[in-house]
Amino acid sequence: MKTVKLLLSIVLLSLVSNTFADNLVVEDFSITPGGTKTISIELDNPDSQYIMVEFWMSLPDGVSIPMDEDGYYMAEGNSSRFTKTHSLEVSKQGGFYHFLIFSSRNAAIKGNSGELISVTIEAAPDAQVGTYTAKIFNQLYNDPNKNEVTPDDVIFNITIGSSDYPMGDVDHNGYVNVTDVMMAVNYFIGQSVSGFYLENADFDKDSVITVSEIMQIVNIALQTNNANTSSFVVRQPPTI
Ligand SMILES: [Ca+2]
Ligand SMILES: [Ca+2]
Repeated sequence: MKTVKLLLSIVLLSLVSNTFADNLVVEDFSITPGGTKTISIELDNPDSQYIMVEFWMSLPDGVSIPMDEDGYYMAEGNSSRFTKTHSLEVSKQGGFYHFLIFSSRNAAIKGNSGELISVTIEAAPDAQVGTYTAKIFNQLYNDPNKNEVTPDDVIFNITIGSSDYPMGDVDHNGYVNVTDVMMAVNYFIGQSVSGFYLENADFDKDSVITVSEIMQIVNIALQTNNANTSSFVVRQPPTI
């Protein structure tokens, strides 16, 4: 019981000492060159309700928000936060994306946490592999009394390339060896291969595996076995 009480008071204390500040939340994510990813922009607003949220976003070189066929940037409001009177406008100015969420009837965004909008992110096929920072800045929110709130900038990381598994590691066990080659060959000849990650074999991102891509995996596996010359290994296999 004593421990429970102690834990409870620690939790309560940490709640009291936390200064809540309404802001957007974006998780770090990774994206492969030539790939797309849909990300969540969450609004955590325990302090207040907002009728308007405006912000700017900067993305690293080679990363962008694609347009749909009608010429709209691919971003969507979450219906569990938006009322029918809310709309989302996304535009691009001076290399930055401008987001504006507002209500035609001054209605508040619903709820106090969770996804506000989802945004499709695209990496160019020639995007440079690495981890880069992206930023949400110049934020401005309006509460129902038209009071203005200017939350801090939000920084998040975008990793271009497969940060967890090297190219050729089609079974996602952390290294490239003959098993990966065999799996890629089996996939190539049309067998169903369980636990096969196409993206780690599909070097040119056309969703098809070719003989030349299998040869690239063979080359990586050979280099991996010669640890001194390898630059592809993330983790070495355990030596027994
Ligand atoms: Ca592997
Ligand atoms: Ca391919």
